[in-house]
Amino acid sequence: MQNLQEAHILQQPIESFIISAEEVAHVQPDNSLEHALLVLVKSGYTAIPVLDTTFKLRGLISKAQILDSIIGIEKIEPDRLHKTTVAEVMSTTFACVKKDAPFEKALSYSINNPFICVEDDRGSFLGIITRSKLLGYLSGYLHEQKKKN
Ligand code: 4BW
Repeated sequence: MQNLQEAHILQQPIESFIISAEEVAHVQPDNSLEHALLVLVKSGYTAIPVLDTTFKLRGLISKAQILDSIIGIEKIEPDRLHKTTVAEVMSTTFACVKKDAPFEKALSYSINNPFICVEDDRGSFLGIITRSKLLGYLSGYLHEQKKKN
């Protein structure tokens, strides 16, 4: 099998793997948790990006974070869903790359992150790259290499 470094697959730009911003379910920092939970449940995703009104990435919000935030001492407190904003609960550490980052970098981030956010040089959100797209491509590539040898 050809050496992965020689084939330059690891240096390939990730641009072609981006799911564009228009197709990515997202919420805004000042949305209520109730709104975020509706978007998460209706979209079917576990976690989604939080973007401000200028399309800058501010964080990620997940179903687990929302559920955790409404659990009181001994009971679930659903009132908190409309009293709390996304900004109060979201995580502000996330994996993010520029669109010209190499495949290798995205693949390495995807070990611990189901999706990676992509920004342009001015920090505007361009979309996401999912772990499944990266692994699907890598699997296809390795299969082709195996057939050639
Ligand atoms: O609605 C779905 N449609 C499809 N085609 N597949 C789905 C859907 N929901 C889940 N899946 C599958 C995907 O294989 O389950 C995996 C885990 O989903 P997640 O994490 O836990 O919600 C999905 O794997 P993936 O495509 O590699 O996506 C990884 C993560 O990226 C998802 C979700 O957090 C995020 N994501 C993917 N597409 C998104 C998105 N977030 C917002 N908008 C999108 N369009």
